[in-house]
Amino acid sequence: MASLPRVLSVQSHVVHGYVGNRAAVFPLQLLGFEVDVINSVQFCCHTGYPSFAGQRLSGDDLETLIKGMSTNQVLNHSFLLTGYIGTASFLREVLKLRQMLPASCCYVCDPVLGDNGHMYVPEDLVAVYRTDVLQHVSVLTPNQFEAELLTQMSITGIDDAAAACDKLHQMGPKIVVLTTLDVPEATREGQDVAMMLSFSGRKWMLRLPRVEGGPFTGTGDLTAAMILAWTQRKPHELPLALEMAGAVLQAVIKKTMASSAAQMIGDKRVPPELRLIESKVAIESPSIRFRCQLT
Ligand code: PLP
Ligand code: PXL
Repeated sequence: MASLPRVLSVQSHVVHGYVGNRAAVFPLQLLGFEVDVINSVQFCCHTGYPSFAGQRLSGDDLETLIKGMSTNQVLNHSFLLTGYIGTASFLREVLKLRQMLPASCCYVCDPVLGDNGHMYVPEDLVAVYRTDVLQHVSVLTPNQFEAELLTQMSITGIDDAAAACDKLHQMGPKIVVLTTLDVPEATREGQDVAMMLSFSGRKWMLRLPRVEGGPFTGTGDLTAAMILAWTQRKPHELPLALEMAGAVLQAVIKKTMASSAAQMIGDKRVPPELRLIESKVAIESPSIRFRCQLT
C-alpha cells in the first residue's frame, strides 16, 4: 500500500481548546495525512483567555529536535506547515529546518502577524518573512492585514487584493490564498466573509455567508491546514480545493455555534472553542454550497 503523505506541523499546542496544532492535526489525520508534530509553545489555553501560562520552545530546542530527526533519517516530509511563530530567532530556525527537508517538500506557510490592524507578534518578524522566508514558501495563507504588512500595500478593494497577491508571488509563493478579504466590495458590507485564491496569473473569489458569534480562535489555523489538505488532494482543481476548505470551515463554525456560546471568564468574553470532533463527518466529506468565481 502506498504510504500516506507526511506533514511536519510546527505550531502551538494548547492543553485546553483548539488552536495551532490542536486545530490542524486531527483534521489532517482524518483526511489521510501522517502528521509529525512540533509544538512551538505549550500553553494552558489560547491567548484570548485571561491567563495563558505555559512554556515556549526556543530556537535551540527546535534545533535539537531537528538534529535528532535528521540523525534518525526521518526528515523526509512532503509538507511543512507553519503557523504562529513568536520570535525572529525561532522563525530563522524554522528556515533551517525547511532547508534540511527534501527540495520537493511543499512549504505551506501561514505568516501569522496579526489581524484587523493589530499586530500580535514582534514587528521584526515582518522583515524576516519578507526577506528570508517567502522565497522558500510554496503556498502562503495570509489574512488581509498580513498581506498588507508583507507587501507594504494597502488593500481597500478587490483590485488592490489582486495586486497584493501578485506582489506576494514575486516574493516566492506559487499559490497565495488571502484567507480574509474584508472590503465592502467583496463582503456585501460585511454580510459575507471573502477569500481570494491567486495562482498562475488568475484570481478566484470565494464568498461565504458570515456566521455570527465570533471572532473564533483557531479558524485561521484550520483554514491553512484545510488548504494544505485540499490542494494536495485536488492539485489540478485549486478553486475546488478552496471551496472544500471553505465548506469545512463553515460546517465547523456552524456546529460550534449550534452547540455552545461565548462565556465570560473573569472580565473577558471568550468565544466557544471549535467543535472539531463533532464535525468529523463534515471534515471528511465537506459538501460544497458556495462556489468560487473568477475575478
Ligand atoms: N472563516 C470562514 C470561512 C467563515 O465563514 C467565518 C465566519 O463565518 C470565519 C472564518 C470566522 O470569522 P470570524 O472569526 O472573523 O468571526
Ligand atoms: O490561532 C492562532 C493561535 C496560535 N497559538 C496560540 C494562540 C493563537 C490564537 O489565539 O493563542 C497560542
